[in-house]
Amino acid sequence: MSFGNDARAQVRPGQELARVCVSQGERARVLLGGAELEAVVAGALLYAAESAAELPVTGDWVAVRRVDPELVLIERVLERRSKIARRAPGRRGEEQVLAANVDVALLMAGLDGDFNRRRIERYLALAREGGVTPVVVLNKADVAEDAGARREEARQVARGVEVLVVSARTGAGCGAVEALLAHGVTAVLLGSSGAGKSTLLNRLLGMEVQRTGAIRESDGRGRHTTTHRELIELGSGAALIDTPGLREVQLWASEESVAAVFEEVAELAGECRYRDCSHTREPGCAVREGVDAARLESFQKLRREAERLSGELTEKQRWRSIHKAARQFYKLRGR
Ligand SMILES: Nc1nc2c(ncn2[C@@H]2O[C@H](COP(=O)(O)OP(=O)(O)O)[C@@H](O)[C@H]2O)c(=O)[nH]1
Ligand SMILES: [Mg+2]
Ligand SMILES: [Zn+2]
Repeated sequence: MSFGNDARAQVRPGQELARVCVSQGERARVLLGGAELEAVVAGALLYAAESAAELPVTGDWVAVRRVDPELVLIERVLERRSKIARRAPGRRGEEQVLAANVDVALLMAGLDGDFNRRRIERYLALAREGGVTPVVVLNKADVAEDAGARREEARQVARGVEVLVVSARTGAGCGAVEALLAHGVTAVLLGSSGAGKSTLLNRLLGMEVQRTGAIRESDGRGRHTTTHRELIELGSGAALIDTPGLREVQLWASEESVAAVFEEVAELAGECRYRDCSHTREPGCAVREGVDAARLESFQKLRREAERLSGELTEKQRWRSIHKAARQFYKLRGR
């Protein structure tokens, strides 16, 4: 695992640079000098955090201070250079960062009926938003009858994105995944529960570290039944982040990120008869003509979700400034 010089510059005397391998709100475990240590978030950091998204998550580089040989205090979360985040379930305008400082997102789907184009589009939007390179990994090739057709479908929805067909069970095709995981690269495994994320991780590691199969995992809110690690270092010097299967992947992306995933829509829109065509019922719509109906529907849905999210964020920002102004007012009056 490596980090830039700017990361080092953010570390103060008495602090050391560590990487979070699993987080649970105010507690975490970090990798530091080859060891895995218990960590707690410093009170000042907790107090200053405006939202849960500012607390350490798996993949974060953190400035820590040693409290005793087994325990460190996390004093600072270094600026994230990329991330995969979703909208926190049931919370307005609240971000939940699933993994920080990630280069590659392996979007996994099982070829045993789990493959879903709409889910891939959603993940692509998250990756785009977070500055992460997506790669689609279609798993369970050993039991798939239609791997070729599924690969074609994936290529259609994930334009310009690498699509790999593998079997984590037999190892077929896994070399192509391995090739992505060079020294210093951090990758995250994303996909539904049962897609084979943990099986692939174990294969890449050549060891059974991650439990697979029937184990019920948390939904990513930090409630882990087992105290498993999420970030694992591979022999190559890459880091791989396993995530629990998410039941819900609510969008955390701007309208621009969504539009980028559906770039053919923007390309065709130039040919619509009306400049402000909404591609719903206008005559002479090149988009409705040229884009598959289900894909277009998916685009409209994600765009609405992004719009709603940006509305929520604006509202939040407004309340933040109102609270700030109120604090300043009382401070002045108190003099
Ligand atoms: N046939 C087949 N089964 C697989 C493959 N990869 C994983 N599985 C099985 O799928 C189930 C779920 O795998 P797991 O790695 O726990 O999925 P996760 O929830 O994404 O971590 C387990 O029973 C695995 O043995 C594969 O390539 N082929
Ligand atoms: Mg798993
Ligand atoms: Zn149109």
